[in-house]
Amino acid sequence: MLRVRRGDRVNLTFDVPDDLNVAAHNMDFHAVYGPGGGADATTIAPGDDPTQISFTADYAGVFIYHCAIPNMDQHISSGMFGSILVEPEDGLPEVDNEFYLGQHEIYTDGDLGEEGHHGFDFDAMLKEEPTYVVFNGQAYGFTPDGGVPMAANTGETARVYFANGGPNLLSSWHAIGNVWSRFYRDGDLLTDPDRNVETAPVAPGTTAAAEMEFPVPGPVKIVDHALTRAARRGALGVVDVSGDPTRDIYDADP
Ligand SMILES: [Cu+2]
Repeated sequence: MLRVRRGDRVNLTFDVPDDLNVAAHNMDFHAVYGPGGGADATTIAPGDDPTQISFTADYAGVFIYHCAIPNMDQHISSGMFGSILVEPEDGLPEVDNEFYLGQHEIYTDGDLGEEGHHGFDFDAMLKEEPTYVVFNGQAYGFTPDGGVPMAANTGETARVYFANGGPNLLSSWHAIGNVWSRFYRDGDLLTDPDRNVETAPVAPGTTAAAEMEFPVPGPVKIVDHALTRAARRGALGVVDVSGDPTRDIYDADP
């Protein structure tokens, strides 16, 4: 996730290592006024030198960026997307922890759970039937088993930035055992946030941001509440909350 403040001048160099540069790529920043959100001027083909754009971050919010060449759906499904946060001039409310998750679908010619390399499956993508739906490129990566834990302590707060790369599926974004106490729909940071939202739609090609409190220890599971994706295809991450039991809020053994 890129992080700038409204009014910042951003000078961006876009390069692809020679050994990976086997197709054209570019970047469409939804935070940029300009042709293709910068895609036209950043397009780079195999053998090309790095491209550059310079833009002023003129409107605040949380936005997505993604590769936008003609095979953009395949490229996004290969992970070519992310988020750019344009903070308002006065910044954002202070929180103790910040996390970023980017959801997307992976369409493969292998079966769910099958070991080894899978090739890309255009037919599966055409039918919008992914093998995996993941956060930050890995099924169940942000879990105790996945090796990239998220952690917080009781009494702390967190803001989660969430981008749905898609390319095709709407996410039903939910925190199990918690609530989005302040929910910034579609990454709109200027309107007062919605309060105590349980599950919220995040369309492909947009973001959300949300704040949580952690009054109680234990895991908070962040999922796509289209639950087959969470239970079987990888769209689940865990914030492990440490601290002493706060029995006035929740008592598992009264
Ligand atoms: Cu690309």
